Amino acid sequence: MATKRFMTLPRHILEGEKAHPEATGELSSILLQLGLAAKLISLEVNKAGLANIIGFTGQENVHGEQVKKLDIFAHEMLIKAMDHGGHFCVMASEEEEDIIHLPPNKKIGKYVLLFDPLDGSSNIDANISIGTIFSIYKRISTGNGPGTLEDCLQPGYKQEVAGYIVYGSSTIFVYTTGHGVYGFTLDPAFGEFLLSHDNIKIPKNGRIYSLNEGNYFSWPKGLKDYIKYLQSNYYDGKPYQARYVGSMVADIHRTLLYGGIFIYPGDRRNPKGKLRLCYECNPMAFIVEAAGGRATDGKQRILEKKPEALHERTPIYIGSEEDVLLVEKFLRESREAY
Ligand code: P6P
Repeated sequence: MATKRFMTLPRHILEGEKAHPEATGELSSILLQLGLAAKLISLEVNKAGLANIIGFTGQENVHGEQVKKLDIFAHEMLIKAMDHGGHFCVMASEEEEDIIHLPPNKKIGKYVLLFDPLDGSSNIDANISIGTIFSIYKRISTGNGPGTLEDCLQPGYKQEVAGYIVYGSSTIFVYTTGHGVYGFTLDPAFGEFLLSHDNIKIPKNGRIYSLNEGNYFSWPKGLKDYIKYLQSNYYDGKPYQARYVGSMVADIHRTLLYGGIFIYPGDRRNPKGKLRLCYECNPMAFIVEAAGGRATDGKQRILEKKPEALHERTPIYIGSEEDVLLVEKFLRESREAY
């Protein structure tokens, strides 16, 4: 392994490939392309405040939310970066209602790419961290033709690769193939991602809880009891601290590094919560589990849920193993739905 000081993302990917003789190099090529797309999106995100890119396009995405130009830029950038390598048979994006087929003249591959091009984008104008989330599967449909919706609706445990890029004070690329979680920080001086978080392990428990307390009165009773318990002198006389950015990638990245729990629950008004199973919760659960954490919907492991629709939502309780186990206990014992 190269000296850690100059372990770049491409070198780490290629050395990882060498460590697996059966590797075909396809996933390496995909990850390298994603790294390139990440740099280009980071450039746009970081100059958004200056360019006339800020502001609404006046278009709406499939969820009826106003789409800011950066969302579209990131969505199109990822498709352009990924649609010509011959690796994919189908893609799906938070920004498109239906699955995305490759252009007719492009070679079709055996992988499936799901992504949220710019999560947390409502925070763009306030210069709050936002992120890209990606998830890669092998196709399950037979033949060599275009992939299908079923290829995109696989349970999360079947992911080959999952990762995110957080555009904050630094741009950090985090990925896992299920064996170790690695973080790379973009050095703008020479435009390369350098290994900065080697083999991330999430603490077994943390001191931070993260959820939108504005929804308190809609929460299930068990969740209300749990949060009150954390706010009491739970740990050696010190309550947990509340931290909530309102940008999933930023909140999960902090939870991964510092420990604790991130929650977007189902509640009386939205029983399935807000976050999307296929391209937000599944990749994040794959990453957090690979780092030794836990991710459930309050009852069931996120990675074992069978998606029924591309944009379906799920409640999520994700983070340090002991913290997630404890909230599950409170939810189970309360029995009351909401
Ligand atoms: P709320 C951002 O809009 C997002 O999709 C996630 O990034 C974030 O975790 C969540 O919604 C925040 O939702 O309801 O707390 O504003």
